[in-house]
Amino acid sequence: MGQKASIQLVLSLACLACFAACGGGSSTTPTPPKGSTPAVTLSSVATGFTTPLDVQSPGDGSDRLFVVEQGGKIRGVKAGSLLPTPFLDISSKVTVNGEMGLLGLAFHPSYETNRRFYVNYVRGSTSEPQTVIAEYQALITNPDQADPASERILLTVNQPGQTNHKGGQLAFGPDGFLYIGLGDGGGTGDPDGNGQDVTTLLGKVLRIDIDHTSSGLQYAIPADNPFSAGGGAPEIWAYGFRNPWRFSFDISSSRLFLGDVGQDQFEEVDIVQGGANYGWNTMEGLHCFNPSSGCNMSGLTLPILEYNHSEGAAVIGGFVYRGSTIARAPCRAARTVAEAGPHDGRAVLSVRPRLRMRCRLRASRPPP
Ligand SMILES: [Ca+2]
Repeated sequence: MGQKASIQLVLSLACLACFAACGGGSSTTPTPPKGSTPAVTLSSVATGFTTPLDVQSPGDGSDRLFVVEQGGKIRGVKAGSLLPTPFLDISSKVTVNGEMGLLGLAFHPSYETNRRFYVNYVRGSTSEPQTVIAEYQALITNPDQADPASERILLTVNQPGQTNHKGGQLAFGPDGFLYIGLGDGGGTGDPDGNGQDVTTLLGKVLRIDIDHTSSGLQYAIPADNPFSAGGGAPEIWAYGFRNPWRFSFDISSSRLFLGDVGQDQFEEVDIVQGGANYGWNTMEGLHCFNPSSGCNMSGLTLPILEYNHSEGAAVIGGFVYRGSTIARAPCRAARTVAEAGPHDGRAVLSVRPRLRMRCRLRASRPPP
């Protein structure tokens, strides 16, 4: 990121690294060859963006999409056209450098009635950056325009003086709480050990209640957060992440699927559960990282999927897909493989760069 370029937003932008849990059942049609390219096509929705990195729907029936630009603007798309005036422009507040900038957007589950939405951005100097989680509100007189003066800063997190691993995702869970992904702060190998340090918010997925407040806070701590009663920072939901850049909730199962970007070798997908430790920087994917062999894996939750850099670059998130249009053929292939050897009956579909589809079996671990 960082280069200014006008690029096309495509319908399947968010599916570039999508994945799905696939069920069982028997196949009645021929199995496609392993690694074959399925019939996935891309359709242009709108053009004219500068470094777009997130797209969200307000869920208010308005048939609008909102695209986040790293430089600090949120752009509205209505009926296939980019609206001329940004929905929100906080460019003057945002520090853009490397992986820093305006990074995430989430609309309140009751956005249609309360017009509130939430952003994740980085501000401050490059040597002393700070993550900001803030609430804004759209104008009641113009739904295509947010009120820049409505900012309510919920949470700030001081960051190390590196330009990478700032996380960025915001998403509301089915429980109505706001989930926030924060990276380890940057550098190589998590030099400050933030992933395993439960006293810092870096290298974590956080979970806060933005509809209520606890004493001294602009939000409340959900009572069932793992450290709500002590032992760690109460905002933490899960820990041991390197850079949880994007995640999403499976609507059907309510499970949180997360892509954690790897160091130099292995990318991973996790199903995130409260209080669990996802391993960084003790492990990278399914492999010891520090130390490089013989690491202590006790108490760590391993990914449901990993791939190495000979197969693809950074994992950039995705969504669980339960339809049949693109999943059927690859999952049939997976079932065919499953029938050939020991397995737990589950498969994960991933769409990699260049849209190569492959199914992998979770052969060694029981379903969560
Ligand atoms: Ca991990």
